[in-house]
Amino acid sequence: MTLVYVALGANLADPVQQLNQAVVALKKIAITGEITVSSYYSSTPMGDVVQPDYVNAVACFNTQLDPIELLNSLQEIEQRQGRVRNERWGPRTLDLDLLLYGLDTIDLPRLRVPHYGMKERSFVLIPLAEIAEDLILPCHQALKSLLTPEMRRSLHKIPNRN
Ligand code: ROI
Repeated sequence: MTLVYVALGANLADPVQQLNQAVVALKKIAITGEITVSSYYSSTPMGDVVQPDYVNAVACFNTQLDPIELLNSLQEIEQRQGRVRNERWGPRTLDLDLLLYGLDTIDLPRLRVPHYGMKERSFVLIPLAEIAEDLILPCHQALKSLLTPEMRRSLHKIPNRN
């Protein structure tokens, strides 16, 4: 059994509803259906593509799936919710990124864990810190040491039900 952290992001087709639906799906792959989910945050898009604001969150749960099985399950959920893999850094109905798989470091063609961009992304770090304040990353860095005041200012919490 491994404790994993997954980032959720959406900016199309009722993003709050996309995240609500993804949380229901994640519960089905979590041991005993228990999962911890951060608040939902509105965040401006990172990257040069002009697109709607994102809704972001982070979920944490224990799983018996190995990393590739988990990746397959996450991609299946994305596809069920209408994700089309087209424009790089373009808008999406649902993005589920495996951030952390216990303390493992994974470097496979399909999967890099910890997630390559997580240390710079406020929309990952702020919700992650909300549910795992004292987290130490596999590289031994404290999550808290990565958070800056600008990051905190760049996101705001939104209601998670509509
Ligand atoms: N920007 C924000 N704010 N949130 C995301 O989830 C997100 N996801 C992406 C890119 C396009 C990089 N930008 C994002 O994939």
